[in-house]
Amino acid sequence: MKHFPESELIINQDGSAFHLHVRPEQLSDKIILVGDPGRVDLVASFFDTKECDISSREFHTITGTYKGKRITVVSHGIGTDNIDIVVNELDALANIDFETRNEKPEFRQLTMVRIGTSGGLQPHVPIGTFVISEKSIGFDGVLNFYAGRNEVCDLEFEKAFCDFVEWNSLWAAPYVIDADKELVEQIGKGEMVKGVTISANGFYGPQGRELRVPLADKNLNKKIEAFKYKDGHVITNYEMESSALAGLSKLMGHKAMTVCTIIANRVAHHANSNYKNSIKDLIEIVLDRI
Ligand code: R1P
Repeated sequence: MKHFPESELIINQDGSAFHLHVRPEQLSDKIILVGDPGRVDLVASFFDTKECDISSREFHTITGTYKGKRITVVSHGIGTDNIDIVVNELDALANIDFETRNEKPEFRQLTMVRIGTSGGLQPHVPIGTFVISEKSIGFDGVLNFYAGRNEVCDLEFEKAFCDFVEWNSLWAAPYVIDADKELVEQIGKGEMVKGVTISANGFYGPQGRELRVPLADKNLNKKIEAFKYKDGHVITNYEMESSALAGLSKLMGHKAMTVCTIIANRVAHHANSNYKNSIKDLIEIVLDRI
């Protein structure tokens, strides 16, 4: 049985996980993840009941019920470095006994759906489209630090992508990972597009936005938009978290996926900063289907 010393799993004095400040009994098996701590209140505004409301740094957590289903909503902030913290602490809350610091004998599976915002890269995903990240390409490198990365990633896709876009060897090796297929079927009906999402490790340069500092490769986005994998997959959108969420969840045995509303079209150079209604609609759809 695996045992975790204090330095590896830091537990606060009140028995909660180090960053999230959530205690094991406060976590539901069904989890909604959002980037913005303020969006947690928006999700919880649909709840019938609330049992806890905890804020710590960018991590805001509310557990409650929606139409009788117990759901936890957590904000993760921006970036896959935060996803590493959130997914590891959620998994620890579910699968490590915080009294004995031992792995629990019975595995408890979590279902996690990230609801986010994203920039579209193809004409068939205009502003307002809901895009599920059926596959994610991680520019962030987080998964490369975990054993088993090669067993869960699509190595052939990675090679085809790197060759096509002339990947710079100074950048972290990209990893290609699928969302949980069953969960994608459960959530992704009708109005949603299934796509390939790049999780970038930055908002500006790593997504090809050039402000005052020139980019290492000005043509990268053009190559990304033109890339077509052998089975017809094209890259649909940019965001910053889906890769590590899908990858870590797969390595741990949890079910996870990301769905985003498109708020900018990078090809047409349009953006819509007034996306509140579209994210609200998406939240209600996911709450009904999770
Ligand atoms: C960048 O502005 C942030 O917005 C997107 C990106 O993934 C990144 O987190 O998602 P969220 O709206 O969910 O935060």
